[in-house]
Amino acid sequence: MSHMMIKTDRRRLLQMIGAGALGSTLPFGMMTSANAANLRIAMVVKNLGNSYFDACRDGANEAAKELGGIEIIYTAPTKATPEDQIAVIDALIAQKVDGIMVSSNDANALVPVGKKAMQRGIKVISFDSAIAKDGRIMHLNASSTALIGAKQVQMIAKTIKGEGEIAILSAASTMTNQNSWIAAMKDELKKPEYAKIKLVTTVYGDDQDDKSYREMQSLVKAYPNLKGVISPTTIGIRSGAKAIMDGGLTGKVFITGLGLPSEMKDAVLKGACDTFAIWNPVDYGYAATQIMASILKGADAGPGKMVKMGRIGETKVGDDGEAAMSEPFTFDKSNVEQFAKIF
Ligand code: RAM
Repeated sequence: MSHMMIKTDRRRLLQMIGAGALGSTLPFGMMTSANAANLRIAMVVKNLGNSYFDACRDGANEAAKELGGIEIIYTAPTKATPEDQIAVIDALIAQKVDGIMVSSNDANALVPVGKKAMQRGIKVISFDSAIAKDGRIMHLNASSTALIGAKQVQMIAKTIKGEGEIAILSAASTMTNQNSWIAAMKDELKKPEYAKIKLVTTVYGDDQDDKSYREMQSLVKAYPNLKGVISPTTIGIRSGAKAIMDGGLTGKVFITGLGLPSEMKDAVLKGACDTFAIWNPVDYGYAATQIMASILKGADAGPGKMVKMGRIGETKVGDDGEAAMSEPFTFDKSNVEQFAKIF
């Protein structure tokens, strides 16, 4: 993916601020009524109460409005567990929805329910966190996994000036996306420029604020020399940053990872986080919905095919049945406030 793409995306984001993009992200239920819709597409996310996914929902509603005749059903379990997510999907199968887009809490555990839905004629794709190959038609990654992993290591290395102990504060241990990013981080850490950085441990906050906060507190107790934490989850990074600030550790321990500008603004301005990254989650929900809509209209999203993502452009499905949307953006003091207005 080229530098040009990042520039174009950034320009478009800036245009969105000017064009009042916030006004176009109406809450679910205000877009299309169930009766008027021809197609019902469910967006099943990891858990409720996660603003990252709420932004994905806003993008899904935007695509539904643009395309017309589509109702988005946004749903998730309260806790990010595979069992609860399977129950949610089973209920959607019983409701005979047309399509299901899932951010999975466990790649393999969701395969049987994905297969069951597809056997009944329901189209299933995953986005954000993949269902393993047999349980869906295709998976849309936010960006290249290697790039997302490497970027997070690069950010912490820059902040701690290439030296010291670091830890990872992840979501749940079963989550496909976090696990593949962690594997990519470990690969990046093998490079000689990180020889003085030591990854001491990986802990799991399960994408719950209170557990992530406590895991961060335990980390700094267990590793008094800890300098940096990478949290590849918007829940982990916001809770970890809060624990740093509440614990009087600002300037001693730094957190980076994947966060929302709206939730990380304070931590960046106060110095608990130097820099962090994320893609545009509104675009992500929009892109997944565009792909689902074209599959429902007969498009082939199999390996080797190009799939259309509306205003985002097109992407190619790889041999593994996975495609990527775009590149992540990086945020720091210079732009966090501006982007906090969008997501
Ligand atoms: C959390 C979720 C989600 C992930 C983002 C970065 O909101 O774990 O799956 O993609 O963080």
